[in-house]
Order: sequence, then C-alpha cells, then structure tokens
Amino acid sequence: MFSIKMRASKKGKHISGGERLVEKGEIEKAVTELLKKALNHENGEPDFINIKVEKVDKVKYIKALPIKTIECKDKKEARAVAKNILLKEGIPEEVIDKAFEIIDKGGMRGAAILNLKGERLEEDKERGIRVKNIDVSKELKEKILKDGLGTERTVDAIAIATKVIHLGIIAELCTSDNKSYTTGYVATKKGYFRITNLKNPNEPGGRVFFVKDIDKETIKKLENESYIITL
Ligand code: PML
Repeated sequence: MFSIKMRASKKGKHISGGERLVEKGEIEKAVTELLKKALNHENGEPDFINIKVEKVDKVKYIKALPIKTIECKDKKEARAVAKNILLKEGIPEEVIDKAFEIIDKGGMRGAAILNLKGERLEEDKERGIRVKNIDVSKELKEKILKDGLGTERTVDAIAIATKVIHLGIIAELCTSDNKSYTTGYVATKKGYFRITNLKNPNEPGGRVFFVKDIDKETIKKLENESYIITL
C-alpha cells in the first residue's frame, strides 16, 4: 500500500493536512482529493502545498471505537461532560484543566502528551506528536457519513483516536483547528464521544493525549505504524 500525506500552509502557518493509505491504483484519486481539501479550506488559501507519496510495508487493521454524540447547549455544559468522562478514566481534575489550557492556546500541529501529574512528555512542545499513517475503510467512512454518525472531520478523527487508544493511551481530548467547527471529542477505551460546543466559533483547537507514561517505541508507533480502521 501507499501512504499519501498532504500539508498546506500560508506564510509558514499551518492551514490543513490530511492523509490516506491506499492501493497503487487509487493513488491518483487520493492525491486529487487531498489537493482539493488543501485548496478549499475555511482557514484560508495556502501558498504552499506539499503532497508526499510513500510505499508502506505492513498495514494493521483494527476496529473503530464506537461513536456516540452528546449534544450540549453551550461550552460550559460541553466541558463539564468532557471532564466527567476523563475523571472516570482516572485523570485528575487539575490535569484535565491543564489539557483545556493547552487546546485553548492552540498553535500546535500535533498532540501534547500529559501524564497524571500534569507533566508534558512530548519532546518538541511546539510541534507535539503527529499520529500518521492511518486511514479508514470505505465501509466505515460510508457508515459514518450515511448514518449521520458524524462528519468528514469525524472520519479523520476516528482514525487517530482509535489508533492511539489501541496503542495504550488512556484518553484523548480534542477540539478542531477549523474556525467554525465547534464539535470536539473525548476518546477512551469505552468509545469516541463527540461533544457539541466543546469550543466557541473562531477559537483555536488542539489535541492532548493522557498517559501514565510513554516510551520512545510507542511514540514511534503512534507516528509511523500503519493502520486502517474498520467497521
Ligand atoms: C480536527 O479538526 O482534526 C478535529 C476533529 C474533531 C471531530 C469531532 C467530530 O467527530 O465531529
């Protein structure tokens, strides 16, 4: 299979990214789709687009976390719901508050990693950890979109969330970088919980992974091991 990665930026500032894992015959279609995504992003028109095509050897297949949407009337309610899910996983309240500070500050291309003492464990605090080499099966994508389980953003995010939980991350908290996209999520081994109004429009977004501890091998797997997420 081949991994295709796209990143787009303007004046050095990240605008959008995306990736696919496809067979050789589908490379052209996937490149076109990613190019369209780069050119039509609500965060602006890029002046730089990079598309990389790379052969990958081993691909693992794992089942998607169950998706549940929790409707909240505003950010306050949404954050209380997110906090509650994380508390049940044993994440201390002050560490959850620190995670909200990180995602609200925004500006990271990858995820921050927090241990249960609230210490940041990622080596590069500007960039964070980037979970790559992932895609979803056609069937899963269709189910999410046709059954109204989520959106195109959910399709991308379920791949990240399922991979990180599979690799032993206790939980993930995420809000979108897209200015108008206010639904975020918390993922745990119990599922992918979409939470509406987890941020207000025009606020930044981000990702935090909660761990007891993390070793270099797991970080390497998060970034480079190839996974397709299935129904
Ligand atoms: C992102 O933009 O990468 C975050 C996506 C959040 C998706 C939440 C949802 O499932 O709607």
